[in-house]
Amino acid sequence: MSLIVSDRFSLIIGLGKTGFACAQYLALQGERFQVADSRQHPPFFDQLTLEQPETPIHLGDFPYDLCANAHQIILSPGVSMQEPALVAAARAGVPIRSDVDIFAEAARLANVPIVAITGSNAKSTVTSLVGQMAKTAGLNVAVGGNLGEPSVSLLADNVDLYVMELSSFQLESTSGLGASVACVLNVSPDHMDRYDNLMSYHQAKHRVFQGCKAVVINGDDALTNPLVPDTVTQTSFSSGDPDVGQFGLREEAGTTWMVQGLRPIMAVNKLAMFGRHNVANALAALALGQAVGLPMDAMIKTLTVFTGLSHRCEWVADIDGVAYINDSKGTNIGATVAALEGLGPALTGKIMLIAGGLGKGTDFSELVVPLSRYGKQVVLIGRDANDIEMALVDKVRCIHAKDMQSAVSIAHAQAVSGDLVLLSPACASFDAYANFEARGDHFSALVRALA
Ligand code: UMA
Ligand code: ADP
Repeated sequence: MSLIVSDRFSLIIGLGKTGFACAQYLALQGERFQVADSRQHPPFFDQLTLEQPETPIHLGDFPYDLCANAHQIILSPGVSMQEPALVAAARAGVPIRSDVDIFAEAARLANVPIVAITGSNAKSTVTSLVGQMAKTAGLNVAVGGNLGEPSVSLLADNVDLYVMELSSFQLESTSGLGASVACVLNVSPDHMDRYDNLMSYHQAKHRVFQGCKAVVINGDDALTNPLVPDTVTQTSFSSGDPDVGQFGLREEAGTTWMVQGLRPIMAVNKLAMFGRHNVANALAALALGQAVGLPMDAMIKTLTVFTGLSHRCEWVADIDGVAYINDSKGTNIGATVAALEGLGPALTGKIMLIAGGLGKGTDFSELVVPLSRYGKQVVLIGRDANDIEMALVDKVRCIHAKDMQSAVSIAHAQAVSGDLVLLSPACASFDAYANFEARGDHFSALVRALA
């Protein structure tokens, strides 16, 4: 009897949450693999060496030979496929896959449907909402992806439905998703430090549609329209009066209703979330839920209680008639525009916007129109404050603050009853905080201290 020993191994690139989850998953499958991370101290180094002392881990520059000799590379989202060693490996014919690809293959084998959600903004909100709707409907639903729990960690027996938030980074190296329903919620510039232009970011997002059975389209954003065959069911959501079978809004006797075609679903004022952008999110969730057969009554019930996620247009306090809202997750221009346009129309006063941080190469001039309409002043913080000021100069009043504490003091001193102080930075937080949550918590604590 001869024993065939294979030297085939998978190479996991990155030892963050994703890489560690993949190492656990491959170990369970009994597969051979190695791990590489360009950092000297990757976050899960200690856990992996403790759990799997035999797994080879390579730190520092990705070795060309190792990449080229792997039978497949499983790439963490934080690493670009343009890394030279990966480009060389791809040229040599090594498949580069994501954790999402591996997850989707397993979900397909188990015959469990996937709801796949991407977009520049609102992914976490809509993913959580659809997950909650499925739970209310009594399904055993697993929710994750970019939202926090890596997709391979969600794989389990007895799951009825996967609801996945997917980032452009994860989708870049995902080829066989095959979702039951897929959606790009909206497209606006983000991560322009990783992509050459909006087109390549857009192309990465649209990989979510590969092999899908149904799509949900944002009728107000042409960039969300996929190129899919006619056999794929298409449903749209929009802020207008919709066609038959599509989701939209209709005015009736002074009340705005969410409707599907002619059928009223619920009055917008019954939604537990606030802001016009969240009405779009509710419609998107209804369309996605319907595509995988969730009952309408469970979806409506969820919409009346789901108040949204922390740090996304989250109410903090009312002080002397001034509302304070934490939208620290507004880390790109589309989110901040949505917050201004979503909250502005209902105000008797104006918005004092606190913005700034790491700009990720964004052109901030899109802020001019909503700020001219709803803004009073912009209080600028963070490393790329000057880039924002340059885009707004002569059009919107700006003032620089040395940090969040002074930004909150300035906003507090200048806001009058009816105004809104909004932290929606249009920037990432990493210049001054560990993450957007820490930035939002700091803002909220400073505001509460004023009360
Ligand atoms: N890194 C290196 N060298 C490496 C590997 C990573 O320098 O060899 C750096 C990356 O450039 C990045 C950081 O390490 O700055 C983390 O990268 P990672 O791929 O190890 O990240 P994970 O810990 O696996 O977390 C990832 C997602 N992170 C990113 O896409 C950067 C998490 O999304 C996601 O929740 C997690 O997988 C589980 O799916 C975070 C995120 O910021 C929240 N996402 C971006 C966004 O929402 O805008 C896309
Ligand atoms: P993501 O996971 O895509 O970052 P989140 O639900 O965490 O999405 O929200 C991110 C930001 O986008 C928040 O600032 C939120 O207020 C804003 N936002 C929410 N809904 C929308 C929408 N429909 N269009 C644009 N921005 C939105």
